Amino acid sequence: MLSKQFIVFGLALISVAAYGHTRLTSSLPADQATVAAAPEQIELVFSTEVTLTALSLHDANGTAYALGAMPTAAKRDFAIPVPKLAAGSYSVAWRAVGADTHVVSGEVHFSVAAP
Ligand SMILES: [Cu+2]
Repeated sequence: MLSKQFIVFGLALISVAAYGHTRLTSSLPADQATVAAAPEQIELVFSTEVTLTALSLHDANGTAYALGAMPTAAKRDFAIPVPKLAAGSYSVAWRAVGADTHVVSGEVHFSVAAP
């Protein structure tokens, strides 16, 4: 017979599964930031180890910028070199698989100020 404590414990586990998945905790440039100098790399920091499965960089016109090879190792911190960026607005779209196998994705928007 299931004890009341066992049921409560089970519900707690379901809560962790629902709310505990991986998220992007910070980035450089930060989301919505305007930076004075064009970044040489984009850093993404996640709450758990992830495997990056997609990454792209676009400017405000939708033009895609080539990025280097996608890191294959599961990590929490990624530093992705980017080509020289002119002043303007950019978005970084990422997709990753977290340790719990859930797919997570998001975008980081930043601007490079005119000199
Ligand atoms: Cu999850």
